[in-house]
Amino acid sequence: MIDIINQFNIEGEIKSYEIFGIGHINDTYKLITTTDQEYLFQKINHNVFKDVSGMMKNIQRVTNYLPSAFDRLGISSQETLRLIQTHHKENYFHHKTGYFRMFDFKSHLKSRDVPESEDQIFEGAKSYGFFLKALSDFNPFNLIVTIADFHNLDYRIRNYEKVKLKIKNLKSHPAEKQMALVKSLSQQLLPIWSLDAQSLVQKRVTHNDTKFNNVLLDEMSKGCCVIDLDTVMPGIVHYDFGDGIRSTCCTAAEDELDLQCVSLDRNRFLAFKEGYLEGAKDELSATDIEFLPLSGAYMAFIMGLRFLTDFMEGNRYYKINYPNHNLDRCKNQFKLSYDILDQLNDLK
Ligand code: ADP
Ligand code: GN1
Ligand code: MG
Repeated sequence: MIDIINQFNIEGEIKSYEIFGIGHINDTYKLITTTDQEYLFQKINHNVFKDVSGMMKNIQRVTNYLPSAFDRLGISSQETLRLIQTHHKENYFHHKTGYFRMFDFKSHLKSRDVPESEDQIFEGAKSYGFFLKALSDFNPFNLIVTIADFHNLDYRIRNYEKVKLKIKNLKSHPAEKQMALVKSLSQQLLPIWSLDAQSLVQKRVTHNDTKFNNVLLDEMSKGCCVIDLDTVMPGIVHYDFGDGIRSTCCTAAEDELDLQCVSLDRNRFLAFKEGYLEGAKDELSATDIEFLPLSGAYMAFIMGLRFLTDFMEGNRYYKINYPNHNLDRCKNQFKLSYDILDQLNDLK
C-alpha cells in the first residue's frame, strides 16, 4: 500500500491511512500526510469497471470542465473533485494488485448515508440538479460508457433470466417470492425504459448513481460537491432523479428488514423535487418532467432486480455484510417500488 501511495504526487510523507466511507463498490481510504494534507485514496473495483483507463478519462474530462461551467453560470456554491496525478503524470496507477487513484480529500465537507432533514435533501438534490445543468453543453457522446446498459430494464431482465436458468430447484429457492414479482412490476415501469430506448427525451451527461451519500455537504448542510463520478456517462434525467428519490426519500435504509417501515415519504419527495428542479432549472422538457415521479419506482425496481440477480448468482458484485444481504436489499427496493407506484397520482 505504501509503495502504491508513493506513486502519487502527495505533499509530505504518509502519516496514516484508514478505511473510509461505506460505498458498495470501491475500497476507499483516507490518507493523512506528515504535513497534515488529507487525500482520498481508492482501489478501483476492476470487476465492475472493466475499462479503467476510459473511466478515468471521463472523470478527468468532467472534473476539468465543471469549475469553469459553474463559474460561467454564476453557481458559486459547487465544488468539484480534483484528481491527484502520479509522478508519471497519469491519473491512476496500475499495480499488479489492481488499479488505484487519488483525490483531494474535502475535509470541510461530509457525506451522510441517511439524510437528517428536508433542508439537507433539498440542498443535496440541488447539487445534482446543478451538476446536470452545468454539463448540459458537454457532448455526452464524448464520454465512454463505463457500464453498458447500466439502467436498461430490458437488459437487466435478460440478465436475470439468464442467471435464473442456471438455478436447479426454483421452488425451494429463498428468493422464490421476489422472482414471482419481477414480471408484473417490470411491466408497469416500461414507460421509463421507452423514454431512453425510443429516444423520446434528450440524452444528457448524467451521473447515474445519485445516492444521497454521493454528494458532500458543508457544515450548514448545503450540498456542495457531487462525488463518485465512475458512472458519469450518457443517460436520461430520469436515472438521476429516480435514483435520488429511491435513495433519499425512503423512510428507511436500503437494507431495512421491516418492510412496513419502507415507503416513500411525500415531504422528502417534495424537498428533493424542489431542490433538483431549482438546480436543473430551464433544462428539462415537459416530457422529462411528466415522467419524473415514475422514475423513482423504475430506479427502485432496477436496484431491487440487480440485488436479486447478484444474490442468485452468489453475491459477486456488491459488497455484502451477511449472506442474505442482497436478498434483503431486493425485498426492500421492490417494496419501495410498489409504494411509489401506489402514490403515483399524488406525486404527479
Ligand atoms: P463507492 O463507489 O464505493 O461508493 P465513493 O467514491 O462514493 O465510493 O466513496 C466512498 C465514500 O467516501 C463517499 O460516500 C464519501 O463519504 C467519501 N468520499 C469520497 N470522495 C471523497 C472526497 N474527495 N472527500 C471526502 N470524502 C469523500
Ligand atoms: C452502488 O458505489 P455506490 O455504493 O455509490 C452501485 C449503484 C447502486 C448502489 C446501491 C457502480 O453505488 O448503482 O444504486 O450501490 N454502483 C455501481 O446502494 O454499481
Ligand atoms: Mg459512492
